[in-house]
Amino acid sequence: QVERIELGELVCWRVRTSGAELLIAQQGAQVLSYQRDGEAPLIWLSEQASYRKGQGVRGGVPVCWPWFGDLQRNPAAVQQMYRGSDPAPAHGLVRNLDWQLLEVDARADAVDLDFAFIQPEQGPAGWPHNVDLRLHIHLDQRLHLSLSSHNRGTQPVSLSQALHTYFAVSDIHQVQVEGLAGSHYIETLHDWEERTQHGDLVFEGETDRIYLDLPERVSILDPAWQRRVHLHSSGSRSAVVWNPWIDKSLRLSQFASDAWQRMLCIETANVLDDAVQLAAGERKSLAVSLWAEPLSR
Ligand code: TA6
Repeated sequence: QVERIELGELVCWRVRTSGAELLIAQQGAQVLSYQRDGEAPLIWLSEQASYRKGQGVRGGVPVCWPWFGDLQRNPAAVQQMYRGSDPAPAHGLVRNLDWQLLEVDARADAVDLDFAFIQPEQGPAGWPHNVDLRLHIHLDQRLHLSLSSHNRGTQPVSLSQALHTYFAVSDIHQVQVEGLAGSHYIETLHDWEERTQHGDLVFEGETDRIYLDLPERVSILDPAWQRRVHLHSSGSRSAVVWNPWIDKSLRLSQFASDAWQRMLCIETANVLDDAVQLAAGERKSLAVSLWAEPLSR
């Protein structure tokens, strides 16, 4: 059901239920792969992935916390909160650090795993002290991820975050994302202009957009694999849609030159106006459920 394995330098957990296999790295509590028996994988993992301590693994579901992306591109309250962080890496502080596996509850057709990030007492400057971070993973017919932050301190905490999910697709030229129509988005590749999405999103080049005011469900229509992959989120109204396309791919680590054709990131997030403020004692969760449905014949 749940087996501890080592990949390179990393401790990983292989989870099997009656119909699916899930692989998670303890470092960063990073889901690495998820596949249901007899189906194409839902989550993409680079063929060039390397498993090194302190280094992100390319693919899966990196946890971006306590800020998303470039700290300097975050709301002032988030920048202010972590201004002391040195270094201040892209996507925050915890995706390359060790988490703890607190609890496993494995049944034949469902598994629950609870990962916790226990902050170092003498964490580097800028840590959001007294915030408990948990990733709860529930696998049944779907994969459910819930990232919860509990402010155990006496001061309010601001943060931005994302579950940076890399989806496997048959061919980026052929898929489209449904459910975005009418939403506003920030076009980070054109001076962070705010625009409105008309119709479904198709991919014709590098795409790196922050969608705002999203509905709970968006889907990836993948005709070649005869399926729709659904994302149902809660605690989030924003998501980042990213494909590096050709040129940016060449600048990415652990990324084969043609890999851009087979992956698509839709990152369930709390960013920009959707960033999180935790009052003293408050707990909030960012959650997403992922599953695929065959296209009706
Ligand atoms: O989520 C989109 C993004 O911010 C892209 O701009 C790209 O930087 C991607 O994340 C991957 O970032 P990483 O630090 O994991 O290589």
